[in-house]
Amino acid sequence: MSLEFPKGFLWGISMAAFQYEMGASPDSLDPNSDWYVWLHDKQNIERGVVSGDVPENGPGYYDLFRVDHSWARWLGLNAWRMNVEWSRIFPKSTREVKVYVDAEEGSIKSVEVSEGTLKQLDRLANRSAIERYREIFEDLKCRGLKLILNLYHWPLPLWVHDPIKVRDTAGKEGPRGWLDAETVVEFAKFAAYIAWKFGELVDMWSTFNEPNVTWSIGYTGGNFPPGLNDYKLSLAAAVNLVQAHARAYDQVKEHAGRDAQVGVIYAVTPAEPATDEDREAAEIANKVMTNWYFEAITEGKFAPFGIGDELRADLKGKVDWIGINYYSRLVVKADERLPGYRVLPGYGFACKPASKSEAGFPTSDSGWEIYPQGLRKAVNMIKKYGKPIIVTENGIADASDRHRSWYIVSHLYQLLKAIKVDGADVRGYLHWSLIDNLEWASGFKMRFGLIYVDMKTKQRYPRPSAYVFKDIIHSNGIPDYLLAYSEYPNILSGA
Ligand code: PGI
Repeated sequence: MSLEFPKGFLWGISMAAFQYEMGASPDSLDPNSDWYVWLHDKQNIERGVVSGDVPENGPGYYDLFRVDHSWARWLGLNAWRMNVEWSRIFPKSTREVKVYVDAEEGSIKSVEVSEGTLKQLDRLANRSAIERYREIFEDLKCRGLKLILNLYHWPLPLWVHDPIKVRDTAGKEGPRGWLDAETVVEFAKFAAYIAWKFGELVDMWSTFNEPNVTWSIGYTGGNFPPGLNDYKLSLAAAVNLVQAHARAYDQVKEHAGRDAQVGVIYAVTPAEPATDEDREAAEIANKVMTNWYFEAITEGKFAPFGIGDELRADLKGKVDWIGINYYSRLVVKADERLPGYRVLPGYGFACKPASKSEAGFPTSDSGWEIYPQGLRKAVNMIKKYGKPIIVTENGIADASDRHRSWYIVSHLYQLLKAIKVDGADVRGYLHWSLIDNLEWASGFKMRFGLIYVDMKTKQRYPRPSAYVFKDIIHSNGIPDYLLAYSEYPNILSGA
């Protein structure tokens, strides 16, 4: 197998507005999102739901974007993935701007946004945020970086979601974010507006980053807003998130042009059976976590979490490319209780930090098992939908940088196998992430950067692994001297 990637392969990084933007000026402050409030909430801090780290001490990309774009060029990247923050563009409600909606019992089947509506939205939009994003996009284009623009990377404007009220009323009082179908309509307006405003600067579009993480961690006992644990609410959020994707897809096609490439980015975590007897459980887990979503937006088969057999024409054919975020696996065992499987601790995402998994693989600072074979599996799970694939996130919390070089090479080796042996149509690899940034509820301790950031001075210093990634990009493949890193050492086997 040749260790070269296809010609024109995209090499890039992924970033998120909330994790990168604030920190270098009062100008960059955006206190108008649910995540901002969530991380500042006293009760959350006291109970250890969040770390106490806040975004205004972050790396400051909103002001320092030119510095980071030149680091991207230093690496030799040709692609950059980011998102526009909804709460920055519309800090105040857009509900007063009326649109025509075709809805039936919570199903939002179509939304019409006219030229007149866009002009009304334009009057409500935050001018200085629009100008800043334009400067950022133009700077990326000048440097020859393809812009992959994502519309949602987790924060919601406060007028859409009050996470404290929703938490304290167990989801009864709002504004309730993804629990309300109305959010689908507001998101469609936002998508239309961004497509209209920035259409000519964007190379590829994504509607959502990991809708599956939003509906799972926020509503099944995790530490993301609104911090609830309620299966029914999780399902309600999933239903709204999948229809919000379809409606945003329509809007980008309508207002950025029919040839716009509109995809969705998903956390694809392959479930593997603990033993041969658990094979069916693993299949159920993959269906509940991943496959039902893609069946909905490709075939229109609407079975949220694998339940139901409705057909929804308004969801069919709503994806042009698929982004895979891959970090680790899940190992599952059959379980009599619904949904028919349980996650085995000691593997995948459920390991001890900076230690080793039950299988003998090293784990990251966040306790995620390093499992490169899982990337090949993730790609093969998605291949059947017949769309071009981009690995839109892959990376590791590794402050000392002792694993990152191995991590990158071994994952890229598995990706090459997916392309060359399994015949997958993979168009690019975007690393998470260029620089250290705010790791959501876990704060600044989890360092995912190829480049270290001193959060006090905002200085950037490349880690050794950045040089490794740079060499890979320059040779568009794995150079000979890195071949020894293609297989990850198994600690148990003593290698
Ligand atoms: O944790 C690293 C990155 C985040 O910083 C990105 O914003 C996010 O898109 N990451 C890892 C995942 N997703 C992202 C994988 C799924 C996951 C999310 C949250 C696993 C555990 C917690």
